[in-house]
Amino acid sequence: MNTVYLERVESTNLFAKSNLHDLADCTVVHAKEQTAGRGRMQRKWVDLGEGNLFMSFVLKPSNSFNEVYSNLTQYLSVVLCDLLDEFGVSAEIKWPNDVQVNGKKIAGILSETVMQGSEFKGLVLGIGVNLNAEKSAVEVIPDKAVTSLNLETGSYINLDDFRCRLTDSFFAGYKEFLNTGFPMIKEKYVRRACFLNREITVKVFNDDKKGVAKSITEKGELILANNNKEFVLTIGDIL
Ligand code: BT5
Repeated sequence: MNTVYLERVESTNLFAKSNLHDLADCTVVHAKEQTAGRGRMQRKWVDLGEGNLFMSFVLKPSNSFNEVYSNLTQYLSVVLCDLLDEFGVSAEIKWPNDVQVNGKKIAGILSETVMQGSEFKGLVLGIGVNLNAEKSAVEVIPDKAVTSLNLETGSYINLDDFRCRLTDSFFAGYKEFLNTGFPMIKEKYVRRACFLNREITVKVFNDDKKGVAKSITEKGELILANNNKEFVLTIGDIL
């Protein structure tokens, strides 16, 4: 595994994508400061100050895209939840891959596929985890209840230690996950899922779908039931 450390960068995902050609498979890019962090669908990831994690995995598993790559975000969310357990914090997953503690978002994961024409070049799997933040800083993030590991545990969190443990756990199961796919983590994922059997609304692009979150498929999709109809969702945001 190679590591690239940056003092300050717009976005570790953008850096990894722009330099993908020169970065070896399984490189980890991490930064002390991120000035224009990206979320999904053009949203932003806020840098809550020094001591927080901004990291991207550069992954080049093969020369062609495989469906299982889209489940890597869910794999990483489970790996993170297991690590948070070690800090005595019980984390939940809000489909597809928001990690929450006590109903507040503590981490965000963004996977981006890099293509050159029709050729698959690799994936950049980015993760931001709030480790050390002031209460006043998390409160200014719009539209979301947000928390940080130090606020949940009452103690300062060592960023390097946390990053190494997260990276090691990720790579410990990564190859097996590529071979096995979502079934490898399904049981753990479902145990963490805070939305199941509840009436929810899922925003899918500009469409709001309402229903009861019935289950998660073997491919990590969400089954939403409404009036005897079932929707299989592969993308969306639970509102
Ligand atoms: C995500 O998007 O949650 C994916 C965020 C991925 C960030 C990492 S950091 C390293 C790597 N480099 C990048 O540029 N990105 C990745 P989404 O589900 O769209 O959620 C974005 C929403 O989360 C925002 O609109 C805010 O409401 C909220 N948010 C922003 N910053 C946050 C923070 N620090 N903590 C918790 N929530 C935040």
